[in-house]
Amino acid sequence: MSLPEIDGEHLLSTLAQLGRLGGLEGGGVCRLALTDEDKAGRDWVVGQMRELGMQVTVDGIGNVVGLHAGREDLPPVMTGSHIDTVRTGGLYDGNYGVLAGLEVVRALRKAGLRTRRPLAVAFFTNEEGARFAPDMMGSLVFQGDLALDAALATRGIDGTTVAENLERIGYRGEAPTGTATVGSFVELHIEQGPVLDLEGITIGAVEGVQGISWTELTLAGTSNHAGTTPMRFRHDAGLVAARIACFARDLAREMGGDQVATVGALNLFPNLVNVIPNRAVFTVDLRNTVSTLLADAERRLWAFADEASAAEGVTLSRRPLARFEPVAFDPALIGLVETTARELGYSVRRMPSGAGHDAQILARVCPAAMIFVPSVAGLSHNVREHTEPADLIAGARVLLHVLVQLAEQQPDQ
Ligand code: HGY
Ligand code: MN
Ligand code: MN
Repeated sequence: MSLPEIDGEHLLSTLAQLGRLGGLEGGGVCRLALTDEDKAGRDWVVGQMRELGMQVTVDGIGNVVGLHAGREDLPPVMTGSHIDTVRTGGLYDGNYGVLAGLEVVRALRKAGLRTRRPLAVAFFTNEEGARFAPDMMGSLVFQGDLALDAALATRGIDGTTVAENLERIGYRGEAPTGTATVGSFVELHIEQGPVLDLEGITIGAVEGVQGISWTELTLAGTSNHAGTTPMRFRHDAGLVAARIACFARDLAREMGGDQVATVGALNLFPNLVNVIPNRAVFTVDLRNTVSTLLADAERRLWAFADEASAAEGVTLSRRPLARFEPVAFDPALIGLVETTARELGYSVRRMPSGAGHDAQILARVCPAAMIFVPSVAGLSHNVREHTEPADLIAGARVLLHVLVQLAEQQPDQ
């Protein structure tokens, strides 16, 4: 089958259009999961799917799947990603994989081509996990490892539940969850790190995703007067939070390798200039490509946190928010991404993913892999996130060829 070209201009224009929904003054996007901005983005992408004649389904957690029928009624080859963003989001994180998937369908449709297997393009609810933990919530429910009821009951950082918000934006769908059969899943995504950009390589054939550990820590101390309380009488929750954050950074530096540690959210109470904080609520994000090292990092950090809390006479409680073991993608699919990129004339290298992705969840139920394109200066979760148009188009071309090869494969291949 000779394949049509991706309409690069159209891809760039849809990225810009979607980026205006939840667009920020001066650039960037804030489309937190299940907000009105997310609804606007969802409605717009569903409109694009319908314009392409796709059959659109919405499941109980709001995952949206557009289906481009195949010549045969077989489990689809699926692509896609997410369209929810963090508060300082860019145009491409997640959005690019969804819109490039639609561009593949658009090119095939224009050429009057129908692949043997159906092609599905999905966007999963709440991949970021920034408002409602865990991340990859939608794909976990889609694949069956997170019960729909538990996900719906999840309360976010603003105290409202997933169910309330899904209903408010009209995306608590009817399609069942945890039952879909997917033939294979390939996610196209920006790297969100510096490797491809630094090495001047166009395509990443992603071998897997590193382990992720998210925890919320709550420290309870004693509020007291900042001026009259001698240092030796203090039980300062803010101090202990700061010491844990510094220890996390030093621990990651000392462990080296792929170990990273981040205290991303930190709230002090009563958060006033002249009151010793009696409460600190903050998050720790630990990641490593090696499972045992990630467990080591957790063990050492919690030991320090316990010791620092006891020394200051504050109490510590921990609430796990997310925990994912490292995932290895399907070797045959990784090879297909690599050879396809080479055949199309692109430089390519194998690499791990530092960020979490829906593909790591789909990998539990079908062969899965990812295609990366460079992030300029490795910036992401930053309004200045950028990928060069030529690289965006290159990734979409590789996606088209990989999806069609998978969709034309005989069942026993
Ligand atoms: O946190 C992550 O790795 C992803 O952006 N959800
Ligand atoms: Mn993403
Ligand atoms: Mn992200």
